[in-house]
Amino acid sequence: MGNRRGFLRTALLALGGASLAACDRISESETGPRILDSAEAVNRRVQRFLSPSKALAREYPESEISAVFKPNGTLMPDTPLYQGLMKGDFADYRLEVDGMVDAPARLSIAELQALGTRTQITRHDCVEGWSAIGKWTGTPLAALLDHVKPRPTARYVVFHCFDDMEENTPYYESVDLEEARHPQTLLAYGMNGGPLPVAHGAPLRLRVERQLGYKHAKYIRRIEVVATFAEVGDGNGGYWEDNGYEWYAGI
Ligand SMILES: Nc1nc2c(c(=O)[nH]1)N[C@H]1C(S)=C(S)[C@@H](COP(=O)(O)O)O[C@H]1N2
Ligand SMILES: [Mo]
Repeated sequence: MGNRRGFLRTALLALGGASLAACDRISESETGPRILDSAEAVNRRVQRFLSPSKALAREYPESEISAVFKPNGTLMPDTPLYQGLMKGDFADYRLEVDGMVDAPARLSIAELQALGTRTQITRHDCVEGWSAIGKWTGTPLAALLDHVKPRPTARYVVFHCFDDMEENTPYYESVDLEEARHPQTLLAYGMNGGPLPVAHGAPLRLRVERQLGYKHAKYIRRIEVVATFAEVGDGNGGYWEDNGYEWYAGI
């Protein structure tokens, strides 16, 4: 099983070829490589077969934390809303949680922390080809879901972010409820023992450890529970997915 990551990456790269362009803001590709749709379906089946839903991503000792963890994509949202919250050190930040839930919520970071916390040291893999090991502290998304009570027909959790990638096109991402309830899926507010830096997604970012970097939404403004993401963004489940990346980005 040790070569699973390597095998899947090789398979994915072979199937997706050069279309797996960098996910850095400055190197956005104009073409939407729809070819990935078929690759994704195969990858997802292979992944779920090799890695059952409860499998944990590898965790590392403190000694392996990277001295430098490259921040990527947006490094500081420039919208007035975010800038205002940042100037107040995020004291006025409230996470909005709504959609197909019985108990919608607006939570401060302290209220989120009261639902539970977990710390884990994991490796982040960006589709651009770099990796870094970091320590993340956050509230398990499962604890938040227990708090807001998704309805039986709910299937996905969508993360709406503060940063605009293009005019009026905020970054967003989504995972299914199974991935959302995985024990290592965190809403992280801490990194490497300190508060989460702005460049890494302050005040709140997702850690979804069995998937590639672009799934890890930073600058989370709102969480929406849905049955389908057909009506969110362009309907593919995420900003990069709307630009051709696969929705299931298993490592
Ligand atoms: N809101 C938002 N989330 C984002 C991005 C972004 O541009 N905006 N970039 C993604 C990509 S491609 C990666 S690799 C990681 C980078 O996380 P880091 O800045 O902590 O390294 O964030 C992901 N989440
Ligand atoms: Mo990335």
